[in-house]
Amino acid sequence: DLSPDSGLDQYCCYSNGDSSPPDNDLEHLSENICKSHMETCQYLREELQPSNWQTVLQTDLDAYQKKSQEDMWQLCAVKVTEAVQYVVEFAKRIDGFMELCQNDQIVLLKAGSLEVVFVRMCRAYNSQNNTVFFDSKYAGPEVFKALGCDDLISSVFEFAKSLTSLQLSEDEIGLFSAYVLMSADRSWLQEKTRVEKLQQKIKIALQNLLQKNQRDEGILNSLIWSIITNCDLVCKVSTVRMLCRRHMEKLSTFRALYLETVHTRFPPLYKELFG
Ligand code: HC3
Repeated sequence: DLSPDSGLDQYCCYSNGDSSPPDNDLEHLSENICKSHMETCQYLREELQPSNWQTVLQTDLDAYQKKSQEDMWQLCAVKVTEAVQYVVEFAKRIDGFMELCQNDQIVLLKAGSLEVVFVRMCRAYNSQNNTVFFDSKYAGPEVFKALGCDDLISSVFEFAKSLTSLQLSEDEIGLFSAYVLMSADRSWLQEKTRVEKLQQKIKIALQNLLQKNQRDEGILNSLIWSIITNCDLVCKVSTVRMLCRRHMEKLSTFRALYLETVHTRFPPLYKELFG
């Protein structure tokens, strides 16, 4: 829960005009996470400006839709794996992650890397025409028709749309991604308390930033705004988990039908994470 309720209030921002960092440790972690996010985000915001890119043309759309289900799954598995590789690099650069035992690093990445891909998708999403940057063009949900999972695709696009509407800054997206990744409630963690402490610090850093970046004029409005935003982000955590559960269901149905394709044509990292 991201609401301002934690016992770690020594980390919180106070509106008393004191601009000195409340805690160096927390400042460092926050800087480290934001820097790591920028270094590993796959595409810079400037590169993602929709004006720089075409949307998928009718001929491309036909070509995607005519692909066999297996070919389209393979293409998407490759793209998802590329995006996941950047998330793995992001995790490795977060202070404290590499100090966790290997079991816990794997548990966190297996459970959280796709969740972070879905969070990062809001950066590559154009809400003007409901398209996402995919395969060097902006693509709408219809591009993914051959996958045969329209319901999952429309939920993923819906999620991107609602996260985009929060207009989070790059630093906020970075801290939120780290918060999602360092979830202390994953099954099979061996050093749960260590992960919990790290996640708590990230949560406070995110809260501080949300408060600092108040969007509205007036103290009361901005206070309300930050509370709403925190609640919205809590909601996003459960939505992104639901998307990943549904993704796993789709994958197991597909694998039951095309075991050989998954075995021979899907990237090893994809199989390791979701297999
Ligand atoms: C559409 C997509 C999820 C989002 C992926 C994004 C846009 C995420 C942000 C990255 O910076 C860039 C990026 C690359 C690939 C995009 C994915 C391609 C397919 C995936 C769908 C949800 C389909 C899931 C694929 C499956 C079922 C094979 O695992």
